[in-house]
Amino acid sequence: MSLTKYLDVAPEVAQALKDNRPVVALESTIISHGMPYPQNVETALKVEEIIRSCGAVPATIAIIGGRLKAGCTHEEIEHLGKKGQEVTKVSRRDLPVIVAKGMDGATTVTTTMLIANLAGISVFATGGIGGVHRGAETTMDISADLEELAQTPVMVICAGAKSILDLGLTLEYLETKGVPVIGYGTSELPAFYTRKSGFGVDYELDTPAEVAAAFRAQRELGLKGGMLVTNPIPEEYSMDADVINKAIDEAVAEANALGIHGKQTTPFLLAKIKDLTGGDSLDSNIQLVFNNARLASAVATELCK
Ligand code: PSU
Ligand code: MN
Repeated sequence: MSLTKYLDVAPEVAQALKDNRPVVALESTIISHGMPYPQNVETALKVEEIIRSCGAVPATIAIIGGRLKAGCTHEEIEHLGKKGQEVTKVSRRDLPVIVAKGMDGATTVTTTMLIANLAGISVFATGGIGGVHRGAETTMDISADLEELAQTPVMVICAGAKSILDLGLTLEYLETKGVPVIGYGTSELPAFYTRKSGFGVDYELDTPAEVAAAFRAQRELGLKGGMLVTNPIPEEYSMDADVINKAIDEAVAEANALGIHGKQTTPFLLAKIKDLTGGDSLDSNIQLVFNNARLASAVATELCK
């Protein structure tokens, strides 16, 4: 396949990759569907700034006019943030039609990994990933993010997963698919808003160099698939477990009562939780993304050595 036919790598990103300098990919569904305007745009721009201050080059990934963008301009980020949920949330199955129609799309963890890999970017920072939803034994609602982790060689650095998901089943699924789950400085899977979930991770690694070494070994062994690095939210920004779990339970109950399903489920729950916690969850969400961007920059730097 001719990559340039569909892919635009921003000049700065292309130059950094050519020079073997660190690049960190960022997703755009977190901008359009994960946070409200204008905090979404402010966060997206700030996270790019943080990556630069750590000596790496940010590449916000999205689809603009049917083009796969590895690196968005500030105007493109503003556009995605302002349009919000009007922009199509694009998972793997949506990609062909969105590209063929020349539409805009916000990339999920799935499509951000896919495009990062096409562009030659190995490290991707975000907030949380999709996973096995509660009740998946009847709904079969399992995020395509898990399948992408199983097949695309990109490291995803996140703050664990929210308990809108069934965290135990999510870990089981990742094990089946052969995806290493790393705890950064922790032996426990972080639960996004809180540092602990009660579930153990496969391995605790404590430095960016150790994480980079594991990823390098995965490549050199010829193993397909990515790696999930879970980085706990900094203590000072973590939420009270009872408060957040109550909000999550309420949000899940409301989603069920309203019959919300399919790709609407995750955005619905995220917005509801934000409303129920009076915006506290948004502050935590923003801070954990910054924290993940810092770690991703450090790991990407190690991978360039
Ligand atoms: N979880 C979050 N914040 C997010 C998402 C998930 O805490 O913004 C977004 C990501 O883009 C993720 C997507 O890839 O939702 C998963 O959607 P679904 O569950 O429909 O696969
Ligand atoms: Mn789903």
